[in-house]
Parts: sequence; structure tokens; C-alpha cells
Amino acid sequence: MTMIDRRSVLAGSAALLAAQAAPAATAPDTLKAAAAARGRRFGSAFAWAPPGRDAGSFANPAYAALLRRDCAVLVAENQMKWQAVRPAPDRFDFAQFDAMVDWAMGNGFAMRGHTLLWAYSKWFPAWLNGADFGARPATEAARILTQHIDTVTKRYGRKIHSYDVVNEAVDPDTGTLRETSLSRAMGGTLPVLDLAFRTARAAVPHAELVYNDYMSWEDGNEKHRAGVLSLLEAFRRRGTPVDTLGVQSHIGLFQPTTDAGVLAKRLEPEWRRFLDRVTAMGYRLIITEFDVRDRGLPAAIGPRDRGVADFARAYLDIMLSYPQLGDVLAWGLSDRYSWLRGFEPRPDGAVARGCPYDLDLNPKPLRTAMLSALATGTRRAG
Ligand code: 9MR
Repeated sequence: MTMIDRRSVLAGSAALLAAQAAPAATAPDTLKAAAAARGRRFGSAFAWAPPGRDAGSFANPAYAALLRRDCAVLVAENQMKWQAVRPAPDRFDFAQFDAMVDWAMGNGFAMRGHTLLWAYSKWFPAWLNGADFGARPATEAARILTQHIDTVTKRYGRKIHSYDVVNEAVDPDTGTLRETSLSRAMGGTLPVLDLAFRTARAAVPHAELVYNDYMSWEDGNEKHRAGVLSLLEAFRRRGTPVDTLGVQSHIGLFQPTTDAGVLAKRLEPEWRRFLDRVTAMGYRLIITEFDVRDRGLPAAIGPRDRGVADFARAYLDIMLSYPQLGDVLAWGLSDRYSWLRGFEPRPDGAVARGCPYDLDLNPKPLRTAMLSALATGTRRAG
């Protein structure tokens, strides 16, 4: 053996030893570390509540400990919505959201903003649904919208790096754009959405501007996915400044399912076709509201947690195979405070187990699946 050969063999075996030793020594054990290893941030929604309240709030020390352990980025579940910050046309109230931003900044978290326009009458404040836009409705509706976006975005400046500018503008049943009081006043939904994005870009040019929706990979979402693709195409045609598709990712096992992995394999090709078309248009991706609806799984906790974890792992592996995927946020860390408890109770009355931590804030197999998926995903590009 020549000197060079020997040296390279030695170097090779040293590298091998290091590689074998590395996982044990450095395998990330928090979601934020696993995400960071691939150039991403992991985070979660959180809430405002008065101190002492048993809530998914930063003021609840037990929940704050989970946020600190696993999250690098946070988003207010409800407190930046119009209903929260704009109780009347001429009145803003930022008390709760300010407190959340202050806490996030003071504790080293990044912040996303959700949402500057939830383009769905159901979630408009009553005053906006019933607004009288006067003699020049298009002008007045545009004024109310731009004033809203300017006021919110300029108040927080660089503290918020990414906004769900528009949320859920596509009707999932038809794939067409939803109508609202604003779209009726302005002569169509696209002009409203355009104005929202243009206003945000001008007000906070540093921020990532996201169109956020829940078109998901399960059967039955075909029209919703097609509608979102048409909207994204329309944005490109019109030069609307949209950077990223927010894939909410409230994924679900709705039908009785014995093997979540088999189901995931069946759903994968169509889902990849969707994501390929989105990224081919030059959009980036983020996961904005991840959790798992478990109605189709048995109540018994062992198989249920296994099914949730397997389904999530398969889904996240697909998402994380896209270098265009940026941050990954869960819609809450614990089943205890999840929206799923109230909005989508299981028919058998068992508490939904769609979050990485259980009712007692203990980690579940889902957290382990998320950890491995994040740690092994493709490195984020750009
Ligand atoms: O989780 C949120 C729940 O607490 C609110 O009552 C509801 C209405 O404001 O919104 C829920 O969050 C939704 C999010 O804002 C948009 N995507 C779907 C989420 C779950 O319904």
C-alpha cells in the first residue's frame, strides 16, 4: 500500500467512524433542531389567554415550555384576524396580538402573520358583511381593505417576516372564488385579492407573501386543488406579488382505515402532481397549519397513534422532498388545546389525537414521526 493509499484508507475509515458515531451524538431531539438541520424552521400556532388559564397560550407555563422546546417560529391562531383586531370599521384593537408579538420577540421566536384577509364571508366580522360602502362602493371597499393591511403590517414591520395575506378564497365544492361584500363592491374577487397582495408588498417589502388554503391530498379535494391551481395561474398572469403557497395540511383519515401507509401511497402521485404544478409556476411552499384528523382510526390509543404517525410521516416525507418547502408549522402542539376537539369531534366521543403532544402534554408517536421526517427531508433551497 502506498502512503497516499494508506492515508486515504485511514481517512476513509475515520470518516466512516465519525458517520457511525454522528447520529447518536447529534441526532436532533427537538422539532426545531430537526428542521434547522435541513435549513428550515419548525413552529406552531399559539393563543392569547390571561395568566392562570389552562390554554394553549404563552401565559400558560406548561404550554410555553413546549413552544420553547420545539419551536423557532410562532403564529397567532386567532388574534391577528379581522374579528380580533378590527372590532369596528374605525377601530383597531391590538392588545392581545401585541402581547403575543412581544412575548415571541422577547423569547427569540420568529413570527408569521395570519391572516390579512380571510376571503370568506363566514369569517368576516359582522360589520364588514353588512357594510354600506356608500355612493362609490369600489373606492370605499378598497379603502377599508388597504387601510387594514397597511395598519397591521406597518405596526409590526420586520417583527413579522411572513404573512398569510389571503386565506381560503377558493370554494372547495366548486373550485371557484368565493364572493364577499368586498368582492361585490369591487366588481369581483380577483381585484380584491390583487389589491391585498399589492398593498402588503408595498407596505412590507421584506415579507414573504403567502396565499394560504386547505386543498388537501385526500379524495374529494379534486375541485379545491384545481381551483387553487387556477387562482395561482391567475396571480402569475396578473403579476400579483405572491411568493408562496401555504399548504395548511389539516390532513385526515376520514374513512375506516387499517393501513394508513397504503392509503398514503395511493394518494401520493396525485398530490405530487399538484405540488409539481405549483412549484413549476415558481411558487415556494410552506406548511402553515399541520395536524391530523383521526376519525377513520379506531378509538384505541395504540393503533390510533400508530395510524396518525404513519399517515403523517408519509405526508411529511413527500412535502419535505421539495427543496422549495420552507417553514413547517403545526396548528397547535397539544391535543388538549386543539381546534379539532371543538370543531370536529369524533363520532365516538373520543378526543382527537392529531397533535404531537397528548392531553397531558406528553409527546406521542406523531412527534417522533415529525422529528424523523424533518431530520431526513431534502435541504431547503434558496
Ligand atoms: O383554530 C382556529 C379556531 O380557534 C377559530 O375559532 C377558527 C375561526 O377563526 O379558526 C381556526 O383556525 C383556522 C385558520 O384560521 C384557517 N384555516 C383553518 C383553521 C382551522 O379551522
